[in-house]
Parts: sequence; C-alpha cells; structure tokens
Amino acid sequence: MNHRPVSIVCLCVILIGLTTSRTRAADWPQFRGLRGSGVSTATQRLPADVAPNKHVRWKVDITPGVSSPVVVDGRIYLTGVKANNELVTFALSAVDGSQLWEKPAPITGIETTDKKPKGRLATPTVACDGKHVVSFFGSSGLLCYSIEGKRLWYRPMGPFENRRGASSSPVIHDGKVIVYQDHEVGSFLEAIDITNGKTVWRTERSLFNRSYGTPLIVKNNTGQHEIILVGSGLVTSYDVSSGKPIWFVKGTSAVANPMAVVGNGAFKHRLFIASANPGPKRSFQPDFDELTKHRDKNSDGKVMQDELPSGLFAAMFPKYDQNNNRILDADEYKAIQTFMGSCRNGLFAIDLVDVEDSKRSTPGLNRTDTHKRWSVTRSTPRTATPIYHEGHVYMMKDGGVFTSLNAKTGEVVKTERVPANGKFFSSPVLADGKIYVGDDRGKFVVFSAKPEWQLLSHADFGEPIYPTPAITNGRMYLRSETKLYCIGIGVE
Ligand SMILES: [Ca+2]
Ligand SMILES: [Ca+2]
Repeated sequence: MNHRPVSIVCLCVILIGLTTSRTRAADWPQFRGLRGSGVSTATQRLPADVAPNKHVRWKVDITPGVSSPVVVDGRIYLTGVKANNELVTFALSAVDGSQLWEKPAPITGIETTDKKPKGRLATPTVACDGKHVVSFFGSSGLLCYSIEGKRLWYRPMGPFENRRGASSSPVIHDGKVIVYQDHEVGSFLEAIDITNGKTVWRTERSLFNRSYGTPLIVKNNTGQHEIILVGSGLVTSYDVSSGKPIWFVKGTSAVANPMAVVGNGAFKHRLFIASANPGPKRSFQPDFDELTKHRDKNSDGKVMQDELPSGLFAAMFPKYDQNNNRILDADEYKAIQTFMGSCRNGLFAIDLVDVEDSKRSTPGLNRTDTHKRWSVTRSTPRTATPIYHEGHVYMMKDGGVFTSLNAKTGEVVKTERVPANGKFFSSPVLADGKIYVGDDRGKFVVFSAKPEWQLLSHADFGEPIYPTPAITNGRMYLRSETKLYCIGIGVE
C-alpha cells in the first residue's frame, strides 16, 4: 500500500488550513471534531485492536464528566463535575495527560436532571478555535477562556426547564459562538460574539420541545453558511449571519438526540438526519391559552401577528392564518401543532439543493416534499450520530446493531448485531479506515469503514463510556467514567 500521495495531499490541506484558520485539519476542535463530522482527516495509522491494556500511550485519572475531549494544538480541553457539584473546565497536555490548568465555573443554577451518569452536569463538549475555549454548563452558563485558562467572559444562561438537562454543545463559526438550546419551554438559537460574549442575534424557537443535538454548520451551493438543527418534529436551517430561518423539513422524532450529518464529494449537499425516541408522542406546549396569556402584549386577549415570537413561528404563521385576520386563532394554532406533531423515528436524507430550485421563484420554507429523499426506520440510532464516509452512512443502534447504508438510495448494505449491547451515548468516530465507538457498559468496538464492514476487535473498559472519542495525529483520546486514555501505535 502506498500512503505517500495521500500524505502529501493532506499536508497541503493542513498548510492551506493554517493560513485561513487557527485550528488545523489535524485538530479536533469541537464535538465530533472538525466541522462536527466525526471523521479525522489525519493519515497516521491507528490500532485495530483497542483495549485498556493495548496501545495505551498513557492514561490519567480525571474528574468525571460526560463531555467529549477536544484537542487543539497539543492541548486537550474537557469539563467535569467535582465534589459538591463544582463544575470545572480543564486543559491537559496531549503529550502525557498532565494538567495544564483547571477553572471552576460560577454556579448560578444546578439543573435538576437525571442522577446518572456520573458527571452528568458536564455534558456539553467545549469548542476551541485555537485562541478561545468555550465551555457550557446549561443553567450555570457559558464561559470563554483563553487557551492559557484566563477567563475572558461569562454569560449566565437559563435556568432551563429540562428533565434531562442541557446537552447540546456550543460550536464556533467565524467569530461567533452558536448556542442551540431546545428545552421544555423557552427554546432558542443564539449567536454570541466570541470576543466579548455579547449577543449578535437570537432566534426564539418557542414551538420546539426539548431536543439535544449539537448544531451542524454547512455551506450551501450559494456559499451561504446554514445552521442545521435536528429538533422535535422538524429539521430547521438558519442563516448563520442573521439567525433567520431558511427552510424546514418535517419528520424527526418527538425528542431528537443526534446532530445532523453532511456528506462530502458528490454528497456535499446531502444531509443525513437520524432521530428516535421510544416515548409517547410529544405533548405540545404551551397550549393555546398559555400562549395567548404569555404573548398578548397589549392585553386585548388576542395574539396578533406582530406579537408572535420571532423565528420559525412568525415565519410559518402567514400560511396558517386561514382567515387572514392577522390574529392567531385557536384552530390555526392547532393546525401548527398538528403539523409539527408529525414525528417519526428513523433516518432520512435531505438535499440542500433541489434540482427544481432554479425553477422556483421563491423556494418555500417548507421543503419536506421537495428536498427530502429516502428514509429508513430500522436499526436507527437514538443518540449516537451516524458517520458519513465515501458514499455510505454508518450507524449504531442501542443494543449493539451496526449498519451501513448506501448514501444515495438508503439501501442497507450490512446490518448485524455486535458484541457491545449497551446504550450508545457516544457517537462513532472514523480515522485510518476504521470506525470506533464505545457503550455505556464500557464495551468498545472497532469496525472496518467499508460498506461490507467487519468487526476488527472488541474490548471491555470496565466502566461506562459516554463521551465521543477525539482523534488527532495518530492518537485517540478516549474518556471513560474516571479516566482519559491516549491510544495509539507507538514507535516500538
Ligand atoms: Ca394582543
Ligand atoms: Ca387568523
């Protein structure tokens, strides 16, 4: 096998990357790495057999937390929960795992959430642009540090009403921190200036119930960057520069956990959306009377169009104002609820560009019938975000069913039960032609990243794995409940 041409191409990509961004192609700067893809473009070899006693370069005891490691320029950034619910952001050396700094967050509100797993209050993963480290602790707010650990700003947030607590991770795009928070009430999407912590824009998502995915930012065919959110019932896209809704597609589950996935190459404008929720259909809130009470600014007992919250609600309303009186009537609100309540479990594809787009004078906000492609309902994940790789999508269902599908048609190539039968809160990651993922019982499995994939190894780490591993420079950083492992092939 000749790796040299690939290495030269990648080196060029890295060098080009250096001139345009502070993070490099080899870095893993946010949840699921560069652009949230779950794929490392680094070309170094990685082991096919991963176990607590194999290829371990180092391991250190760390503060429990569910957030995933982020690695930028030789530093690993994490969050955790110490005794007495002290919430901390910390940095370790990628060379040996030694601690570089640790900073406590101001505690303004501890979320009332599930007790399990350990470290639950530190679930969102930090984001780093090579200069700033942004950490988020739900109702205890959003913090920005320098890479040396100096606190630059702090934004109180919440308190949020959410039985599972805040989980969506912040991402950084072009000097903005994008924060997506869908809760039982008060859902929103916000862009914050990374230099000072001030709001650039904020879009209400009042129609949306709780969901937990991290935003995906994609560039469409016109060069515009869209923020893709997988919410309750709908996938929505917003303009990253203004926060204005661009389109939506219906058909996600009542509560959605995974983030959106975008392909590349021939599929660079195709999204893959997974969501599943075993519970009952969502109960919508607020109900009509609550909404009226809350939004009726001039106390005339009616919600006029200009009293509606901004964002998707306001954008959708004209179509639902059946009697054109610019007032939200009870039956119109019910129609909106019914529309949004068309929840489904499964995986489907959306094309950012429709062949018919050029013929439409104004592409509609609702692209369900025009841009949605195939969908499948079997073996789809509840929490683990799928992976796109070379024309195929790979996904892991709770209980340990791993599946590959054709990205063009949705046709299943191979689906099989694997020796890891826990729940997958950790998302699979891909590097060196292999896919890696662990479950909440500590089982870890490795697959070849091919449509006719094979199980390469399986091992038991002896304690739960919730975070998603990070991969940079021939090293995988794997966080279990109490430890951080650095795994890689050594010079032996
Ligand atoms: Ca009114
Ligand atoms: Ca009306």
